[in-house]
Amino acid sequence: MTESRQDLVQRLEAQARTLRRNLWRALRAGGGGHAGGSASAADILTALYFHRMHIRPAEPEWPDRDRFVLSKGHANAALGAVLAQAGFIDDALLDRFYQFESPFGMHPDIKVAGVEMCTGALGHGLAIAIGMAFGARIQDKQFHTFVMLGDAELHEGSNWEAAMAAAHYGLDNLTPWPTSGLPSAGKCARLTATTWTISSRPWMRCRCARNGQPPSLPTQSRARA
Ligand SMILES: Cc1ncc(C[n+]2csc(CCOP(=O)(O)OP(=O)(O)O)c2C)c(N)n1
Repeated sequence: MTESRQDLVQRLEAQARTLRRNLWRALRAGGGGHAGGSASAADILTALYFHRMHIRPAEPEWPDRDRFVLSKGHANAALGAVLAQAGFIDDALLDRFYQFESPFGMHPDIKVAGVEMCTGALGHGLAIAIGMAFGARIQDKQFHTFVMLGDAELHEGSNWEAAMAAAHYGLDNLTPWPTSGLPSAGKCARLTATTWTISSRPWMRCRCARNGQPPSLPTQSRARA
């Protein structure tokens, strides 16, 4: 039986509540961490892992799985929580967040099942995800790559170089999700590979045409106007 839209939304809302409880549990176990950045990731992670992505938690290396890269790696408490909830890792690992010899630390580590890439130094995830999307194209595979970025992270110039490359090569098998700066708001913008429109905030609005023309980045003074 197909799930109605109303049932889908109710299920995802309940799963997002569980995710939030679990990420707080991890942060408490670790004695701290990036609470805001983790909380703002919760809704998107829920939608991806419990609705959108094709994954097999019992087979984390399944070659055709969709890929997820947490470019804003400081939100790892949220990633660990969703991986536990989806069944990639033992739920007990949440209680070892940021503890001595635990693979579940402040930033994602590929030692943890389901983690695609070690991240945390901001500004690298989009380029890495582009490599994965290229990998799919070269291997003639259908998997999709998602990458989550922080809005402040978008100040790293490497993101814009990566965005231009993605637009130039027309990578339509890649979806970046910048989260808003408001913790728990769950707001996000959508960048699409065809237009690469970024609109998480009015001052970040810019377009990069598919022909690879550089985007005209707004200046800080315009930002405050
Ligand atoms: C290259 C680099 N510089 C600085 C940091 C330190 N740092 C960690 S989180 C953060 C703020 C990130 O803000 P944002 O991208 O908006 O993410 P949010 O926490 O709001 O989700 C910074 C500067 C880092 N991890 N990497």
